[in-house]
Amino acid sequence: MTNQEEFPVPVYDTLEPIYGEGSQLEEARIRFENLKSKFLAIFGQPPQVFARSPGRVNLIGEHIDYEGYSVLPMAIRQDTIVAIRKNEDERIIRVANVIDEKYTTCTYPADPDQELDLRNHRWGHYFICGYKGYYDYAKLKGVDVGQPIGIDVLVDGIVPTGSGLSSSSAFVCSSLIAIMTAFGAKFPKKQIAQVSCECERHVGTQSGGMDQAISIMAKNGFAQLIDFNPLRATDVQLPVGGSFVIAHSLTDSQKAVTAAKNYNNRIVECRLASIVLGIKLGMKPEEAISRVKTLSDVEGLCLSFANSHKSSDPILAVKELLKEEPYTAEEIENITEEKLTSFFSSNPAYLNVVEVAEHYRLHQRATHVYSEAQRVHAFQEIVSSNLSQEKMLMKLGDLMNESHYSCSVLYECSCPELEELVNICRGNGALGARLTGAGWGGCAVALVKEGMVPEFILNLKKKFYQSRIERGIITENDLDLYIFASKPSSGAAILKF
Ligand code: NG1
Repeated sequence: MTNQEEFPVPVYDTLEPIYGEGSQLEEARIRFENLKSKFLAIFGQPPQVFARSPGRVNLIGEHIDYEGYSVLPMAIRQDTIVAIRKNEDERIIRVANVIDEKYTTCTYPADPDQELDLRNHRWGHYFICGYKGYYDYAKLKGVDVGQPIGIDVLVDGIVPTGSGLSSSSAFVCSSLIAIMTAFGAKFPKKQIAQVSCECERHVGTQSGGMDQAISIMAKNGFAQLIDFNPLRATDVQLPVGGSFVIAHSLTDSQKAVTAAKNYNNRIVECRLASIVLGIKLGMKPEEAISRVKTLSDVEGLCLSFANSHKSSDPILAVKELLKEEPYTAEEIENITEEKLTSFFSSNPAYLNVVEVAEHYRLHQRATHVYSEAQRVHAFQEIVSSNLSQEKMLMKLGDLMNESHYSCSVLYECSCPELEELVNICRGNGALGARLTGAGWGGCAVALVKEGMVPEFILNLKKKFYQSRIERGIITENDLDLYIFASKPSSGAAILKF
């Protein structure tokens, strides 16, 4: 048990504590040197400070963080580094990128109350999320931060984008930490994780909190069990004989762009499922609408129902009380006695969902959430048990397979390319394989016996990637960006040289 969430983000003056030794350290040295010289060339001054935050792979616990349930991710070595300095001469925020042909410089006014133009999604928006987050938090705490001033920023991110590895949160977290450090503010990790989760919502997705929490609280060598309400991270030692291989489906997961039909739609479906369950289990409609926010809020009622039927599984209530066929808006409104547009009226993102949704699959979404929450705890119990390595790895693999089935069939957040990839992984010796992150594209994660990793990767290259190389979707040289084994890496850090 640790209480690392109460500590501040660590400050280093060397790279070794973050990047270790060898090729990773070498690569980091080059990136920091490049950032320093480019910053000077673009802005005419050196950066004041650097902040870095990693991407993550979620091992188990998909689409349940926003329902209040624990998840089990680990940080990957790929990260985003933000170099920053205050610019008191101009009230402008300039966000430049080391890959300037692809990510052209974005300019914003130094105004923390600005609304982001979501119809014109720009990569720099993620920095402004962090900027707004800093001011929102200062306001909440009653800290006088004076008049907003200009900021110069240079970004170097190597977390693959649209891949379910949380490049967006790595960027938002490193931005927020860089801004806080440049302005002399120091908050515990727990608060930074909470603020970065809330402020990433300015970009339009309702964000659950897992990505920011692991990016900030990760520890080298450990996965983390992340609990919410209150936020807490507990070290999870993974079995030594296994390795997690991450493989990209080569289909982008465009979460922000497809939010109304996919990510935010599922959040709305879960909310509706929990309200309907609450009402069916005895709450008054207006009480359920005002008090029930997530499926975890009605788990107690579902458990009492299950107990009265000699069961201890909340899913029994879902089976008995929510129909399997999809609900229309009218059917739900008959139960809630209020229009969906009325009880979601204060949340434009939810209204967008209601506008385009044809129906709502409450039974399937609730079954996924409750069963996935159980699988997270089963995973943690297995890794801390005294089972043999062999048995432990097999059981973890089974849980990963079950999780994928649930994501794919009940939550419908997979896609044909991910299905193909997961099947190829399983057919080539993976003990388990599943989509990771939001889904609808992005990466799969496979559990493979340590000694088999090179052969496994080679087979995947032949069976999944070769035909895509021939079709020109990727080049052979880029393959290492799309398939790699990963060990649990370290969390966010501030660098002052
Ligand atoms: P990614 O994979 O980064 O799109 C998203 C959410 C998580 C979580 C997962 C699904 C954000 C920033 N991240 O992750 O909170 O809900 O989907 O488990 O919205």
